[in-house]
Amino acid sequence: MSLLEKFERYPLTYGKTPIDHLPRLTAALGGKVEIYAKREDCNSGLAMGGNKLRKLEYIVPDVIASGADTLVSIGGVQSNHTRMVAATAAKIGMKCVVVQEKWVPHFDAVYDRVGNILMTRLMGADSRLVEDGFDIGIRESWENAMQSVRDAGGKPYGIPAGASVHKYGALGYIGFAEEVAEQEAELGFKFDYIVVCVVTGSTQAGMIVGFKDQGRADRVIGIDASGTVDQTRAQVTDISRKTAELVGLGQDITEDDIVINPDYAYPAYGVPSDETNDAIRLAAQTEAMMTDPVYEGKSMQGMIDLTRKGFFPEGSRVLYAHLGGAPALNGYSYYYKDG
Ligand code: 5PA
Repeated sequence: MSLLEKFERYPLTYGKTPIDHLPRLTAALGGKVEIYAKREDCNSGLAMGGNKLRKLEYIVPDVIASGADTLVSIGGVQSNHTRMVAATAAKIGMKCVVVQEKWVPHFDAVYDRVGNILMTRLMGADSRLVEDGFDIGIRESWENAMQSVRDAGGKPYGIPAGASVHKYGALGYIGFAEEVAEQEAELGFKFDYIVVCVVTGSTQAGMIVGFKDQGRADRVIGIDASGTVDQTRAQVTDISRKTAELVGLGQDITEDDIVINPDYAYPAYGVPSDETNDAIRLAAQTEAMMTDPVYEGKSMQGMIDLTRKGFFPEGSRVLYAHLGGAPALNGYSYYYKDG
């Protein structure tokens, strides 16, 4: 039985996301571990989709019930999350204010003009650029944006960074875990590991709760891209425990259930290392699979490095959760001018 039965879901995605086998990437990594990807990046027709829509599907019913008229959220200048909140607002006919902070020390002439922020603006959101630096917590700038909507006579509904610290924020990725189990039954085999990028935490937290129900939470390997791993780990712990309680999991989430590798977030959140860029190139050149320098490039780098180091036993099947994010590539064009 699904842990999600009692929760209302407002559909924003196409449904089950495909699982692709990646034979050329598998071969490039030595062929001893089979690599697959679950394509959360192809989950919707709304503004190029991505992981936030699975989360927002369980938040929108609460938005509608609240009687709000404006979604308010927060992220960096090239936030995928704020793009997805803007898309959701457009789709359900609401206004949207998004605060975009200077989370990334990256200076590209068009960084605040292209990719995610371009689409956010096109969808009619009021995108407000502020100077504050990176922090996954609740911010004053977000509170100020909420107040500005009230001052103008509107009714805001606040969605925190990455939709993570929201009581329903992790439900969507419980759905992911249940979907993987269904797809494994169709495929006739099980995945040994799931690799996922983690920053604000509710994606991995939802997976932990969903896979805990299947007895394998510790097979979810979080690859930190925040560079502030203690805060991210604390947030994943808190969200997974609260979500387990909310859905009536009937088991405690232990420290061993939460696996987060901090080794690939360098040099900083939002800044790719040479190894990140090599990972992005390898996925692109073997499988035409686009990953970005902020999130998925780092989890790709982690999966590649862990595979090469022999972390996954020979014969393992590894499922890379591709959470989206490719629009940000446009803000980093200089790195890739020669491919
Ligand atoms: C993001 C997040 P969590 O924040 O749920 O841990 O997910 C990490 C993640 N991959 C992984 C992609 C493509 C992401 O966009 N993005 C944030 C954003 O503002 O876009 C919340 C940080």
